[in-house]
Amino acid sequence: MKKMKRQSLFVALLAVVVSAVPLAAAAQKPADLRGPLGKRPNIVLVMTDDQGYGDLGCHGNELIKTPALDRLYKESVRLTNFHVDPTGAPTRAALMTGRYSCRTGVWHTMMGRSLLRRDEVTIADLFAAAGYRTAVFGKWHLGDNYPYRAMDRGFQESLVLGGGGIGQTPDYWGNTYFDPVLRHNGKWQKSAGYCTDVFFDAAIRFIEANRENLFFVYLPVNVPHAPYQVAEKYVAPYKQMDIPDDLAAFYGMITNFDENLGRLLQRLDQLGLAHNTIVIFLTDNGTSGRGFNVQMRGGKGSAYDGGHHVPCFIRWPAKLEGGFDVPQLTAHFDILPTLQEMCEIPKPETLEFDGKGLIPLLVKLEDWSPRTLFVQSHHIERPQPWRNSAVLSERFRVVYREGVYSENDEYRLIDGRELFDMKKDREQIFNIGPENPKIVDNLRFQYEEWYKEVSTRFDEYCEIVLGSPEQNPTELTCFDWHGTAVPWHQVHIQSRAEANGYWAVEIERAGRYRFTLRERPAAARHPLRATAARVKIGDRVITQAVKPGVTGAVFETELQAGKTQLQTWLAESGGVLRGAYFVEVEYLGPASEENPRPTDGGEKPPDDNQPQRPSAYGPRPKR
Ligand SMILES: [Ca+2]
Repeated sequence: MKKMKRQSLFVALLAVVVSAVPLAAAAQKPADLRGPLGKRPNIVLVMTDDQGYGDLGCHGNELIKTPALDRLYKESVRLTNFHVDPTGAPTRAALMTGRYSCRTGVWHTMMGRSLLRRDEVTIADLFAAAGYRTAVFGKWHLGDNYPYRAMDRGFQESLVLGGGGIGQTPDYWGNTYFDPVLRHNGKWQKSAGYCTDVFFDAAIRFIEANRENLFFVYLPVNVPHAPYQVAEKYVAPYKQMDIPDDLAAFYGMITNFDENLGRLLQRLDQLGLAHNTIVIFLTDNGTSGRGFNVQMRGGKGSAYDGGHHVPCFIRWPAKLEGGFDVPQLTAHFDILPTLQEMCEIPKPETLEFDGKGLIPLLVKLEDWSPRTLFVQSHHIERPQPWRNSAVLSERFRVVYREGVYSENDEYRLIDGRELFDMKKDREQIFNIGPENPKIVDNLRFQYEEWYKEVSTRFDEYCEIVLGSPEQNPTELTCFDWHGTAVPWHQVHIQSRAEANGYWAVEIERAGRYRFTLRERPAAARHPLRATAARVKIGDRVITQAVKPGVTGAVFETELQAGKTQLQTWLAESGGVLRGAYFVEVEYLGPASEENPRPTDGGEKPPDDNQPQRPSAYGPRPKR
């Protein structure tokens, strides 16, 4: 219901503006990229995870083998000064919305700050509304529960892993890169094969099935992100070059990806679709490998260029000449406005992009005004100005490694304010700030204006919705806890991290709810060691004893609709307290006289509260 409402509202918005938008800027050349097309192009948007600018053969890496990327490089327009966020979820948010990531609620990779705010319109919303078939295969990392799942955000087909990678807390328990269990349109489904092969197979099948339609395929693979797992045949050639094991495996994962990319490009050729399909390749942040980095300083997570300056290739044989570089500053959030113009996708008037359409650069027009861009790596509950930030002009970078508040709440810059001239100092070694205070002040002023504008909603939560017909029950995981220490990986769960946090939630329907607190997902049948359990939702606190051997502590209560916070505790003898890492919340039905509100945890235990014999639980789940 809710989704239908949301979509029809969106379509209504489109109807208002559809006649006003498409050709507003078409007066200038080249009209044929924006003008009415015989058939709109298809889109294949491919993004790797943690591959840096130097982890490609065509960028001068003499060790790595990437023949398909090298081919795509030759055939594409290359954005050689292209920037993303220094970590993945923020980059994904910007790519999906054409807007600064922190503006959309995403400034971390977890802690409820990797959830893309509900009122953001995604690239898939726009393309689906314009008649495209939309699909995502790989790592979504913008929310695992309604209303944040890819399937809630315009993707008609989705095959995705959980959280930010295989083996992370929201991913299927015990998953590895081989034969992973993945969420297919919201339901866990066993796959066969290496994860990257599985995602490309699914993408190719989708393209084959929709060859007569328009399609938008988003293929954000989860490699070469750690852990470095790939078949030995991809790693061995690098080991033979005396490359350290970790880097050899990292390169091996990229070579496997490259083989898959080659397969996809070949299939587009065979289907006769390559000519009018826009293929875009980019990566989601700087390298996490320790290999060749094209003389850039820093890697993943850094405010130096090595953290956010990544490759981006755009190929469209029907309209773009290809084979040349665009050296102007460009960014992830330019991709949506560019595709929107290329494909004549209507856009609601109220939707404002931070990015700009890149068509003038892609066809070598002079019509381009230099911009200042802002990169920030917040990674905390609420962003702080200047913290791990960079201000980018065409020539200069101002980098702040840390921003520090003074006690009277006026921030001041203590360390790490540096200015680099990228024309002379690509490696960002020589801080020329002290000799150039005017340049620093100018860029600093622009940053402050930008921060004021993007920070207006930093105090808001992105609540996970409970009790919606779109998803019931909801499986909350501690990945989305607000707090300071989040067990974001299954190894933290296995080591039973002593941590707690709260979920920002919205009760969609008033009524009776059941909460089941667990240490591991239900399928793992893992017995609780706690002797007592507590749930706090809003101002209601319920405590009860836990029977020995049960896999979940079960509570039932009545709730009013609205936004609130949920926190849980599992207490063990000896005083150890943890939050329940996994909590299943189920809407049971409307409140009634026959179901009086319980005053404590004394209700009859449901089936799940019956003692279970602990099962040996190996790393690979059997289904
Ligand atoms: Ca990444």
